[in-house]
Amino acid sequence: MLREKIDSLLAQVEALQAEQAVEAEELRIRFLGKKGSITQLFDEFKTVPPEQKRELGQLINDLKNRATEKINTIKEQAGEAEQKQSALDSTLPGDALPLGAQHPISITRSEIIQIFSRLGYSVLDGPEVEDDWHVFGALNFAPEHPARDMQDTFFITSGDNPVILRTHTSSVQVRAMERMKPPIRILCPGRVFRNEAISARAHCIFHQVEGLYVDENVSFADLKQSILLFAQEMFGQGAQIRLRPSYFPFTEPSAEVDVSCNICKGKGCNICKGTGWLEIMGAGMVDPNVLEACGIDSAKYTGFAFGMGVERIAMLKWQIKDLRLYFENDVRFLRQFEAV
Ligand code: 2U9
Repeated sequence: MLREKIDSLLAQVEALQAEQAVEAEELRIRFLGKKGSITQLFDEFKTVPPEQKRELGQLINDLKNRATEKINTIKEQAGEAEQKQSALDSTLPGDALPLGAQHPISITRSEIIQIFSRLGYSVLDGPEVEDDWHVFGALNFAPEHPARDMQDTFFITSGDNPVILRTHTSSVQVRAMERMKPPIRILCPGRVFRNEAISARAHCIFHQVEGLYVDENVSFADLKQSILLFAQEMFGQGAQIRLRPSYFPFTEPSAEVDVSCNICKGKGCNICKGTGWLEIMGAGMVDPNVLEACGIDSAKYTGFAFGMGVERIAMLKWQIKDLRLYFENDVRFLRQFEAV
């Protein structure tokens, strides 16, 4: 009986565990305290027949020594762990995490949006996967226009009513005009897709910001003044603009807009190839056919629109020479914009 109790207590002692010093002290009381289960064995030992006393006495003493040793070790270990923990000063400032940087395309897009928001434009988003009507049809592209070709546009499905990737964000303005009434003053930033070979000067994915203003009596003079204000905010108060006649299916008249070179201040350098001017965007008065296709009365309303490539504006701002840098995510390139 006593022998079994000793064996069972020895097994319990060997299995003891504690993580804190207070828990170890509780174990000591439970096994070795005045009323502890090992201490009580000594009372029971008094009733053991004399011929067994020597053997059982030895076993009880061994058990007591093993329990004392085990509990002391547990206490020491728990104490050390607690000391280590209290050496942590939770009031110290944490380790500084390395800061990321905004991508130059994001910085430039935000700056463009900020400038036009001050002129009352609101930002509008739309689908990147589109149909022919919103990308080409409503924008006065002729049925056989080359932009509709697979060489220029990414097709997701073919057939009579193909699903395509938008080649410009003008599709967002078409959708807006279909559901809104003038006055409309919107800015449409977003990714666009063109089936082009990738090089330093072209990419199959790039970012545009397009703007549209439709109301009664909107004139070409309004367009010129809005773009001048944008150019001065973006490239400095001394910036000048010039408009060269151009052609787009969706605007008439149309123009290509240049800004005076901010490197040589118009004198001519290798950035502006000696001309003193840098092309920044296209613009024009919205073609009446486009207004009508979107359900807007072209006899009552006129509008102007403009479009620019964000990559190009960022290239001019920071003299970035290769478009591919924007997509490579090389931290040596991205880190240069940390403080912007
Ligand atoms: C509607 C009507 C007209 C948006 C415009 C341009 C001129 C233009 C290019 C600049 C460089 C595209 O990124 S780029 O390759 N854009 O030249 N975009 S006018 O005209 C619109 C838009 C929507 C309903």
